[in-house]
Amino acid sequence: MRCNHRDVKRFLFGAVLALLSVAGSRAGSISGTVSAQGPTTPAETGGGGAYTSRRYKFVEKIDYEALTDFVINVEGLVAPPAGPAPRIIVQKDATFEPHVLPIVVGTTVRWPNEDDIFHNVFSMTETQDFNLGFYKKEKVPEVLFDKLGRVDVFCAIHTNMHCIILVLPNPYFAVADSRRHFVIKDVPAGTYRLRAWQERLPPQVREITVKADGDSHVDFVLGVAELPKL
Ligand SMILES: [Cu+2]
Repeated sequence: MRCNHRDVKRFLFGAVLALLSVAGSRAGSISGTVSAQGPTTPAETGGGGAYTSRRYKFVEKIDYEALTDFVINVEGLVAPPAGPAPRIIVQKDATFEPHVLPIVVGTTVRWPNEDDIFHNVFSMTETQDFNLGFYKKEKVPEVLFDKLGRVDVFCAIHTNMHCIILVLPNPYFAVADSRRHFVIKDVPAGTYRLRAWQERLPPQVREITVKADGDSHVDFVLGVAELPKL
């Protein structure tokens, strides 16, 4: 096959593009685990037998083993994608699902009601207050989250309906799975602050270096050790 001058130019142009895309893919992954450690000493947990008394026997303790919705995210590194895909929080059986939703700033969240009863979704969080009114299935309201931070959302009718949206500066985040394992893929190589969060525990931040085309491993233990000392 004969190649003319234009074919050669086209080939070279393609080769340069391929090289550039390889150079641009210098990204690695971050993986690891999160666990939760509650009070362990008798002084912290025992209460001197008071838990058997009538006054305190109904007090429920946090089951640290059962905590869920751990979110791990890379702080800073502002690279929000243009037009991120919309996300959904469903109202079903008078519960918001999921309970915790991390999103990149600029994401729209849809709020379908799959119940046969009314809900009234609202938030009084300062950065993002809204009230979607009473509705069932006749509409699916949307809310654009364009400011960073945590947004607490409630239902004006049902006591236990609460969910949390974490509006994050970049798409490099993950929710730990049921084994409390997480993976954040395609993070540009560099050194970052990595944050682990759970709504009942103090967050923890670690510095981490992401290697190009490699995996960096981090294990977090969240718990009362991180609480301010008296
Ligand atoms: Cu409700």
